[in-house]
Amino acid sequence: MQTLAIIGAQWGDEGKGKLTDLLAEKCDLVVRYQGGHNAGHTIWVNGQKTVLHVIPSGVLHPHCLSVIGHGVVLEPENFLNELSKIKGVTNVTPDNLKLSSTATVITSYHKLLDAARESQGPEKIGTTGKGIGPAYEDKVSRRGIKVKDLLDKDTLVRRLSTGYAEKAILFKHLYQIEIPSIESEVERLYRYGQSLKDYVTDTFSLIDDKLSQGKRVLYEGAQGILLDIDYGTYPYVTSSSTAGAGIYTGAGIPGRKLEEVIGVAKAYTTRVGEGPFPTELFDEVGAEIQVNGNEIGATTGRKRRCGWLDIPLLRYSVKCSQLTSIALTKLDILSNLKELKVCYAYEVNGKVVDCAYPGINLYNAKPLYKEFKPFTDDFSGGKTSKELEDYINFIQESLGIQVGIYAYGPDRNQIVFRK
Ligand code: 2SA
Ligand code: GDP
Ligand code: MG
Repeated sequence: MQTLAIIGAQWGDEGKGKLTDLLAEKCDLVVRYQGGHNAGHTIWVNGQKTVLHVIPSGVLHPHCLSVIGHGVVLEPENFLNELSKIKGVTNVTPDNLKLSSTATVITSYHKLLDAARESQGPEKIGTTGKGIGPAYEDKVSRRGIKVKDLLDKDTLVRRLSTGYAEKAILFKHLYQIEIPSIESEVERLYRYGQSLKDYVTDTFSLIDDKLSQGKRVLYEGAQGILLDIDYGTYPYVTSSSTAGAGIYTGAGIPGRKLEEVIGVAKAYTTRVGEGPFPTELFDEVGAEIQVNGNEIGATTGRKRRCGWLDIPLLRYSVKCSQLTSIALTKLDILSNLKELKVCYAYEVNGKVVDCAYPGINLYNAKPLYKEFKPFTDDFSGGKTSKELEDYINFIQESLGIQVGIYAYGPDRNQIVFRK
């Protein structure tokens, strides 16, 4: 197997970082292809916690080349801070970390615009406030700043001037905010450009070379399929292609295709930010899952909303990204609950629907639950109870693909390979 993807199968935070870190050991490259520092990917090794935002989660393996592809939006200040933090943990140099020269830059204006819009009340999405959406908007409207533009002041002036007047007027009249001048933003971005220039390269040709040398590439998704700009629960989505298709546009697999696509799913469901959530729990069981699962945003510190596992949503994710197997995480959090349920279908306008196709209004979907006998496993000694096996097998059979991996704790080693 030469190409593998790890993608969130729900609304993010499924444990992609943990799984990527583990599987990176046997890979040569780990590639991020979308999103930015809105992501928070947590890795625990020997009691030490590392949270990565834009740097790929293979970085703890010195042999692994970390690649930030052109589909990523990069906030240079945050990138440099993350870099200096991770350098205290592992050896990161321009030889083992590469940043695409054509990744799009998040500027001060993007952050301000994200914050201003989110303060406007009922229309809010519940973004991370990192400027992700506005940066992708500028990319699509062909006004984006590319990482390579940071390396030349004249280019920066030219690129930043495109659309500046429009932004300045919008901020002043709609939000009563004076935005930083082009001059000050050029100085700021150029300074960061000088600090990151040694990492900048053409990552597409790098991946092309490595694949032709037979190297193994792991593509690491951020957020989850249900937050995809096209496949997700629009408008409550992020602004990038989080589904498998984003790999082809955001980094590339020259000469190859994806051989294995692991969808990471929590044994329950969480969501952070606004938007529909059919199985959301508002009772003490939901609160227990939130507390025991430590369901707090790894980037913003927001509480995550919690609910039962939702099979119709997962069935949809399997179809959207051609998932080949599931990695089921956080089973330990469900152990010893007083009740255990899985939503196997919805009732929508009197009809039973088993896949959350986009034509379905999720606000109108009444979850139909199968109740399980709660399991009480402590996961020691590699043994599993019949109740736990029943739970996993039900998910596997419902989705028609194998639960090849399950996890029962945050540490790198708290994981079982079933195939
Ligand atoms: P944005 O900032 O424009 O991408 O927000 C749009 C929606 O996407 C959601 N989103 C996320 N959902 C889960 N996890 C994410 N990363 C952090 C984490 C989240 C945090 O790892 O915990 O710390 O709050 C992430 N990033 C974006 C977001 O909540 C909006 O619903
Ligand atoms: P990611 O964005 O998909 O990488 O996930 P996050 O790091 O945002 O959130 C997942 C959280 O669950 C992190 O705090 C992980 O350390 C933790 N985690 C991952 N797998 C497990 C597991 O099997 N059990 C428990 N208890 N925690 C886990
Ligand atoms: Mg996360």
